[in-house]
Amino acid sequence: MTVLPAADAPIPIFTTLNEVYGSLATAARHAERWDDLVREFESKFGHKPTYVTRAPGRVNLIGEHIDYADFGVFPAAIEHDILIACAPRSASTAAAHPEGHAPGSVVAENLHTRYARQVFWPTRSHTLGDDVPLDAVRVAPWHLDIDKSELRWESYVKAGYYGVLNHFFSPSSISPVPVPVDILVTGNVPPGSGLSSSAAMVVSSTLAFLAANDIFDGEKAPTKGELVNMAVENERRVGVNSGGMDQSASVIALPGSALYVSFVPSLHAEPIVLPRDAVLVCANSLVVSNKAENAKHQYNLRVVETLAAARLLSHHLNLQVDSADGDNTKRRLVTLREVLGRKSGFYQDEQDAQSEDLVQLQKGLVNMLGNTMDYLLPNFGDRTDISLDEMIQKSGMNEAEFKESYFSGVDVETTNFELYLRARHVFEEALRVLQFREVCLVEGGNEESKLQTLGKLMNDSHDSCDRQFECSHPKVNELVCVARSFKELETGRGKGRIYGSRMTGAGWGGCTVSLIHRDDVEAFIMHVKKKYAPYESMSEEDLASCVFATEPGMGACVFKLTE
Ligand code: NG1
Repeated sequence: MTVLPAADAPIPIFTTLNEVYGSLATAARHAERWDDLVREFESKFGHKPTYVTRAPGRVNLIGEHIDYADFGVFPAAIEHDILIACAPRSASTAAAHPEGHAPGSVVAENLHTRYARQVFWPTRSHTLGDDVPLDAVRVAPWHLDIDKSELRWESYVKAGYYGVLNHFFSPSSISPVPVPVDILVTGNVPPGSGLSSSAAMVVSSTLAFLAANDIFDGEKAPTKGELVNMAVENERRVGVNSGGMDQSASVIALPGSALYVSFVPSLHAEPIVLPRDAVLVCANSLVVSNKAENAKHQYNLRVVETLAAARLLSHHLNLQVDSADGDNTKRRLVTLREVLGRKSGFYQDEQDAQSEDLVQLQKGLVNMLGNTMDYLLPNFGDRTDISLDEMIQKSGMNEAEFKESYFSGVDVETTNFELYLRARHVFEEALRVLQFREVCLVEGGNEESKLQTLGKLMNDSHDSCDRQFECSHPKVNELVCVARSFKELETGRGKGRIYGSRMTGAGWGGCTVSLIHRDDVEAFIMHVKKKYAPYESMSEEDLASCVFATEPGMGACVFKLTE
């Protein structure tokens, strides 16, 4: 039997919940939600769904804000997920809908009453050129209106749909058009909590439109890796220039393993089992981080800062990262990973890049953290931040070129840039990820000392996110302190065994993840519930969804409903 690399495997199509969740016990916890979803679909649309698509959220163990610099990360899928029931709308049921039967029209409902019903359809403009015969009408790519100025639930559904339209329904007037689809969405990944509800929405939506249009029947069906790439591209349509970590975890994860996900030379995911006694506990700070709305001075600004840092370093090191375009120079958005590879001599060019050699990479990172990086500091004074003018001057590009390359596709709001601190975080964090992976892969050995090393790496990661990448939040730091104080608590088996605690995901609010000894999980959860002040007046039921243990779970799938 050939074992496919995880990213090359097909997207699974299941017919039992046991397969969907990877275990009977987990499936049993979710059966009622699935029943509700299918029943409600029928009552809202008057016909049964043909498929339910599922995409889980993820927790990132380590490797924060380095995926978009092309360094490897270490996430795991969680049990919480987004489910979408869907079915093509037949002409007879369409007649009952005032929305009609436009090609590819969508009636989208959400089980959560907060989110109102939405109806939309893709359009494409036809243009008749003078030079084309009438039967070769030119057709523009499909278009869906996505409002980036405010957070709207259906934007994520549209983002998923966009990719399906533009990859599978070519803009030609004679090719097939998408079918009208009814969908019903439900989910339990808390939004804005760093557990990737947005990626889960986009992945699940992409799958729903693929399934409703029968794209899984036949050779066109994308592999897991292709679905990840589509979902990353799709999510950018909502206005966030994300890396590929969340989508990889949501799509490729396998039960019982975290994933080491790397992006160079191409997407690769290595399932890695954590030490036997390791349990991850997520806790929600209750500070909602709205990534899309705050992207200008948070997420997207960090993407620009890390890319600009890479540009300045490549200029300083005299690396040939651009290509000639006639008499002009074609500028590229070089990443910190590429700068490192070129500096260390193991990066030739994009096509020719060898598979990742982790030993070389590790050496390169250590080397990079020397004084080369001082170039990112301003020339005078004690500050670490640099002005726009000085940044441009140190980039080797002229102002127009720099602004065109680094600011035209993305909206950011600041006058000064922390290139030095951001790049330091990226290189140090990339090194911690490699060390984390190595410890997990050691066979045998002392379990306790492995857990301690992993926990320390997680603690260091949090501190760097807070101080150098400035993406934590005072309440998240408070929650991390509460978690870490468990080690002072007498549990009856000795002091509480917490090995590490850190923010997870983009930050600026959201969840923490803590590494706890399996036998101490219950005591730890009680401790956090009691000590984190914002939990004070919450009901047990609400608390249970704020602090929970999670085992690495199964990735996305399509569930085929049979009569
Ligand atoms: P979340 O936590 O889902 O907002 C975001 C990015 C990731 C990664 C992390 C930070 C998206 C969809 N995800 O995650 O790619 O960059 O921040 O490590 O934008």
